[in-house]
Amino acid sequence: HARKKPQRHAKADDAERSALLADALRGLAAPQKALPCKWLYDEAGAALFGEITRLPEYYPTRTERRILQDRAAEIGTAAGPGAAVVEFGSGDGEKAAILLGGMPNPAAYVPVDIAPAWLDEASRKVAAVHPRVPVLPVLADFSRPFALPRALGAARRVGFFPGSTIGNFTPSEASTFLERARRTLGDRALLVLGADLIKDRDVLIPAYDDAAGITARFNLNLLARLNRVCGADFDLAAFRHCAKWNDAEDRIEMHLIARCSQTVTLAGRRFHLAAGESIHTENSHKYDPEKLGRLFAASGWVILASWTDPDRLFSVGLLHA
Ligand code: AVI
Repeated sequence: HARKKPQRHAKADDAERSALLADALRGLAAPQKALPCKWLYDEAGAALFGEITRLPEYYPTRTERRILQDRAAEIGTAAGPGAAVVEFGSGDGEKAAILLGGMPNPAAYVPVDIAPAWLDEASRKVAAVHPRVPVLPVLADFSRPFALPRALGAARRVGFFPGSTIGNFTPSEASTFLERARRTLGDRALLVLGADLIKDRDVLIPAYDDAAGITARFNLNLLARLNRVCGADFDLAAFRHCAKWNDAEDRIEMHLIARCSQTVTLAGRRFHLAAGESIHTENSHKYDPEKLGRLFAASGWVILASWTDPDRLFSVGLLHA
């Protein structure tokens, strides 16, 4: 037994290394260099993201939390007794605990996440607040097809997709995800979804380029991960963090900009960056209610209710299949 564990970790590490390497080799060879944003979340990245959610400039987390606190009872009434909450990307379990607090006698909490550490944290947090709710974690990439635990039986499923994580998908990926989520959750399903709204750049930009420099560290950590996991030789000091608003696509983009002309080596391949050239590391799409409505309709969801905060920063939708 004691021997098997390190081996399992070694396998997971190998799988992580080869997937990251393949994405990086492809992304760095593209005319606009890019790295998929899912790689931002190793242990250090997840901890930095946790810090981001507590920054004064980063309004989404606290705004959504407040909306959920205000609406949890309404959502619980719509769900009825004995429903199961399925969270896509478990986060730290805090928002799920709020949602479950409004639900009459929930059947289960099912966090779905690719990272075992996050599943554990969400499970522990929810179990501490709601000790009578069974927790049935699913280790899976929620952006791909996965099966729900059979133990859920015929319980009504309430999908939960908070944080505006939907915004990190392109609109077409978002639509594919929502359609698949509808099939996974099944008949009578509900979906509680948080989406960040289009707003003034003076609010948006600082949320992704904070004064304390935490988002910059979060972004640069992606290069540190490539160095650590894939043996790349990125000089972190030779890059700077940049957050910019793309008006045509309604999104914040994060980039890492080369401070000087340089060559980076990864798995024996050399990649040249001109001074000022960027590596695109994340999209965070912002929505307006009309665009959200079209996205939901295209993926087969019907809006039961949608709520926002007094400053119209963030929106939480309650949808049914
Ligand atoms: C996880 N996701 C919804 C965050 C966002 O706002 O797009 C990730 C993030 N990137 C920079 N700051 C936060």
